Amino acid sequence: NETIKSGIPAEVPAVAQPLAGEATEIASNIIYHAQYSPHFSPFKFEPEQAFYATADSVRDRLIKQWNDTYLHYHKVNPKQTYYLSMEYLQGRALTNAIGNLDIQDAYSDALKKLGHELEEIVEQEKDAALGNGGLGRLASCFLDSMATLNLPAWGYGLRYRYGLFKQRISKGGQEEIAEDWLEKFSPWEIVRHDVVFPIRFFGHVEVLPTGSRKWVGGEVIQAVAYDVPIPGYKTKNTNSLRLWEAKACAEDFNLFQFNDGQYESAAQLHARAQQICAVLYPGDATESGKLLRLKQQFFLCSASLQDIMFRFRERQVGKGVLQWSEFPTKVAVQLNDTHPTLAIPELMRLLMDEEGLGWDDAWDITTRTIAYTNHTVLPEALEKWSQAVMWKLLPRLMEIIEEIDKRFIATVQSTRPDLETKLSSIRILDHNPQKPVVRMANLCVVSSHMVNGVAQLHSDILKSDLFADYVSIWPTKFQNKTNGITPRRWLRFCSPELSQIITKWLKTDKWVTNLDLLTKLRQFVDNEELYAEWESAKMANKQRLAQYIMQVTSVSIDPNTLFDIQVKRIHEYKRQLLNILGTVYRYKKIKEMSPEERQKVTPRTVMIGGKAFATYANAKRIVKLVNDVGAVVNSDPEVNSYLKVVFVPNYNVSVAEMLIPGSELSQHISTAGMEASGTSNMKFALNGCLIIGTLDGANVEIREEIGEENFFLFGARAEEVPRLRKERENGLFKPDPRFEEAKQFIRSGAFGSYDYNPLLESLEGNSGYGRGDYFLVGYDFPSYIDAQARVDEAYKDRKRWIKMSILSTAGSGKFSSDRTISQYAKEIWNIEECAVP
Ligand code: B1N
Repeated sequence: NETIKSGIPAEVPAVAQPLAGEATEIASNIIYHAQYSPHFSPFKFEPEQAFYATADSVRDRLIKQWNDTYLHYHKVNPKQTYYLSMEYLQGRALTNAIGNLDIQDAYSDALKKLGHELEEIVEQEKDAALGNGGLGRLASCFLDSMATLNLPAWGYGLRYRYGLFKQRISKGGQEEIAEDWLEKFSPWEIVRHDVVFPIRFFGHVEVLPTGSRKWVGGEVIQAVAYDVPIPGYKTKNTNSLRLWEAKACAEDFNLFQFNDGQYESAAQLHARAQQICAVLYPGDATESGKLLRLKQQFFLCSASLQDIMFRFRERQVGKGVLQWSEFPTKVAVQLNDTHPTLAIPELMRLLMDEEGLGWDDAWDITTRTIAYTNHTVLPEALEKWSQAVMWKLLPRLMEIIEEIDKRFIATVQSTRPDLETKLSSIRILDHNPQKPVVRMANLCVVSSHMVNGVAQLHSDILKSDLFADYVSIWPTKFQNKTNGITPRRWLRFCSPELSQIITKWLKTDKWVTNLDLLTKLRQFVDNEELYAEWESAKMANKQRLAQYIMQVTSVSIDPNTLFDIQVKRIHEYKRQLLNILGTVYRYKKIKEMSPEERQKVTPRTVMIGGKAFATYANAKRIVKLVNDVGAVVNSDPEVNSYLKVVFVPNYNVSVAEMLIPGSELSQHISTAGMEASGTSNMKFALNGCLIIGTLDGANVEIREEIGEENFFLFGARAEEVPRLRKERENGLFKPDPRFEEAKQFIRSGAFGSYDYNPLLESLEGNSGYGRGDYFLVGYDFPSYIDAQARVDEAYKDRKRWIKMSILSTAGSGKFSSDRTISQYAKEIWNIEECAVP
């Protein structure tokens, strides 16, 4: 084994012969891949090579199941769901794959035989970070549940070369670094040279002699499929995440120009093709950035629909019954927010211009096929595309959108004269002369058979506010589907210690696929033995987390302190500022205490992590402030045994898998009504972490499930927010002196000379852009401080805290994405399980 790891063996490393047992067989297979997969020198078997060889060996199994699954679906021909999303935050795949395939022990033993530890090998993998945050991670949890539930359901997305940037913290705050997750290669994708579709951009519309219309000219780029197998947990079903990559044709390479020395222009279309999938979310501050994002969206929609229609045709023709009217009985398309809205006019175009259907038939098929999920009510996140840009890039789609708008208006006018005054706001096209735009959410609502929000409160707000007028037209179109998370990645695999205890006490591991079974933990809630085991599992996870924090920040944190965590994208509405202002206040109070008084303080470690969008100035200032507060607090010998403040750099899926199991308190403190759902709140609760939070998003339902006595609630309610903002505008708001004190302390220079004024000023004044405390940090501050004091008290009573922790886990069953996906399957998609025998 030593020779494999470090030496240069001339022959296949020795694995005990003859083959005995699964682990030995796996070890040989890994060695086979190390020697015959042409990515590295066959003479090296360090952790990196061992990772790729292990992944290749797991992939062999996945491919087998994935082929069997495709053939089975093809034979049965059930109705199938296609989830269209511009984002997937898959994270690492190795632990998940061997866990779902239920071969963890065998792989662990096999690697031991080869001189490696599985835990070390899985750390070699780069995260697949093809998403920004909750919306992308939700899509990935959904894929896991669809496969686990044996549902014929696929994901479609884009194969970005540079996913989410890597965050580095320097003197100036956050720096963004491009991260090439495909630098070496991804062992999890299968390129499909046989699955290629043409995608057109620009050009114009021609009227054929038959009167039908056709989009011609412009540039045509090829979409090539890369399939990522998605295994279900302990099931044969292995679905696909199909990611499209853009490529130009060989003929588009201009040999004449190249031989003439014009190298760049010879390869112009190749370069343009490469741009399409180069980066996740190209900055949209410039016109070219906006155009590129629109190209990406259309690229995803057109490629996916051509593929879906190809498969439908193939399966129907096989049965000798090609009837496009049957399409909605075989296909459900779910739009993950408005980003893939162009699937609507593209499906209309393909049905009419390519398949020869008339408008009414095409419209009927389209609306019965498409459903739309809304993920936000923030006005700045509601997509609006310039009509001029759309006419230029997608002329035929724009004709179709115009026609949808025209027909919608006509219907409303003839059936609902009472909505005449609302027409300009509910129609799809906004002809405002400053900048005519297409409102994508309106197009989605008008063209989908179902529209859903992602938590009860959010869905209620959609109905009463954003989409209220549509509800009066289509009262049954609007639904709620409260988000969920996969219990495999977010408990079973990320906290084996806690999982083992749960399995022991429930006397079954069935909770992994039936998370409601966790309620049975409630019967042991006063059992001292369970307490002790629970506490020691949490402690082991805290120690692992402390080591990690030391490794990435060089800050030493004490696992005996309360681990208080807020990790999510940095955004003013999520109110990391409230957290850090509260922490600054805590620091100042401890500093003012006598040594005797300090003895009574509950020692805490506050960890904050998250990425700020590269051009979001205030979000970046928040990152800087947290880092600066940490530097001062952690080096203050009077305080640092009672309080530490850590900014956790480069928050991503695999960092979350480390943080969440080690957390005891987590903060979900957005202004009520602003966070559509949140999903990390569910992950923390599932891991026995208590929540301090507002009545926002899914917090409301989590609190209902785990019991109000186990949730640290504070802050204004959603329905109060508009009135509180009004009052503030009218100068009626009196800030709490503690809030003023915290801000003043920062202004005094206690945390350095960086100019925090723009940040602090956003919390002041009564109104105005970037002022007036739109997110009500000042209003909620006193009740937040009070809630934190209740946390400190509760933590002093260890038994009470552990009991609350167990009850958090016990009440988290509802938040399995298996429940969410079953509801989508029944109530929106009308699909059924199709288990591979
Ligand atoms: O979607 C998550 C929710 O849990 C979160 O509350 C919600 O904020 C998040 C534009 C978005 N909403 N909107 C986005 C993402 C990318 C983009 O370019 C908007 N993300 C959410 C899952 O439902």
